[in-house]
Order: sequence, then C-alpha cells, then structure tokens
Amino acid sequence: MYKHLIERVAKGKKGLAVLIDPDKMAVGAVEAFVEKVESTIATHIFVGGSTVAPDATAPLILALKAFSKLPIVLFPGDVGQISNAADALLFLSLISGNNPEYLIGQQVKAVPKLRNSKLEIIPTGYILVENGKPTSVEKVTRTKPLPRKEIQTIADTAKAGELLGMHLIYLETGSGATHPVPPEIISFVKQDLNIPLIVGGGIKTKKQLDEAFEAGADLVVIGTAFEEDESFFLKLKKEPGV
Ligand code: 1GP
Repeated sequence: MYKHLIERVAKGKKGLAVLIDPDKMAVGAVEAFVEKVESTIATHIFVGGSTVAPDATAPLILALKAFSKLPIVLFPGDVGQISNAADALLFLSLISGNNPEYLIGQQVKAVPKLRNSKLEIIPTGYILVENGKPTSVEKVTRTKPLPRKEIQTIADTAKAGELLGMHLIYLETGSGATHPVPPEIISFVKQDLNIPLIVGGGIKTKKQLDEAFEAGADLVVIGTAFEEDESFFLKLKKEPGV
C-alpha cells in the first residue's frame, strides 16, 4: 500500500479514503456500501474508530475483503482493533499529545499481535488540530489538540514525525469535527514535509475536499459525511472509464 501511495504521490495523484467505524456498520450492509464506495473516486477503505466494541473489526474486514477491490487499511483507535485480515495498518503514534499511552503504550501492547503478522505496517505520526469543539479522539486519548493559530508548532510536530522515521503524517481535527484542518495549515505543513500527508476530520463537502487536495493533502479521509448522508457518494462519482 505504501509503495503504491508513494508512486501515486510522485505522479501528483490524490487519494480518497472512506473511513468505516466498525461499530456503525453491520456486516450485512457491507455489500451495498462497497458498491457505493467503488462508484466514487475512493482509492482506499480505512477501518477504525476512537472506541470500537471488541471483536467488531475482524468480521467487518472479512466482509469488506469479500466485496471490495480497494486496499483495506486499519486506522485503529486502540490495540483491540488490529486484525490480520486487513491489507495494511497505520501504526499510529499520537505525536501532538503528551499521553504516553498513545505515544508508545498501545504500540508496545500491539507487538505480540504484529510480530508474526503479514500486515503491512506503516509508521504514522498522528497530529490532532483544534477544531472548535472537543471530539471523541480528544476525550478518549485525554490529549489536547494543537491550537490552530500555532501553525509553526503544527509544522514542526509533523517534521519531527518525519525525522523520527515515520512514513506518513496524518493531520486531522478528529472524526465528526465541526471544522476541517484549514487549507493554510495543510499547505504550511506540506511545504516542509518529504513524506505523504493524510488529512481528515470534518470534511463534508466536495469543495472542502478539493481545498484540502489543492493545499497539499495527498490522501483525504472522510467518514462522518458518508454516514450521515449517503447521497454524498453521488457528488464524488468517478469519471466513466476510470
Ligand atoms: C477521522 O479523519 C477521519 O479520524 C474522518 O473524519 O469522520 O469527520 O470525516 P470524519
């Protein structure tokens, strides 16, 4: 997945990941949902949530694998969401926060699951930016997002992730956020980064998606907008023949 993403980025191609929260998607609904996803410009399916019931993730991924050709990428809120059935794992460290449990604690606990796993493991620096109201990721991780006005700190945090050897930066305002990451923050972070940039949180319109791409996001993640209004898929249809 990572090699393919790097190749796409080198060609200036943008990606869209549809995020599915296993707690909100019944296995029986997967086939119809995948059909809608695959009619759009989506390039990836991400699976995860801040809190997910134990054992909800693996059956969902197996159903997704049965019906979808897109890469299935874990975006786990905790170690319990790691399943070998997926194609890849964003091995996240919450580098915008100071809670050791999400910087390194969950990662250590994940090792017994990962040591002999065939999952593609992608080290990912996860950065939470303030959006105006607390999101569940903020509550669950008990960390403060970086203030929007501290744009240099946000860029320095992303760069620190790169210098630590992370392969991706995931910059977001949290699922269900009122506001997405502002385009000026995306472009400021991107101009100093030599690894792909994922952007997510609070993107609900085609305009916001295009603004994120234009500002420098390589891959944009959208979850809530599809959960709330499946007609949003119609606005992101891929061109015929693509
Ligand atoms: C959450 O970036 C994702 O981590 C997607 O956010 O659900 O607000 O689209 P939304």
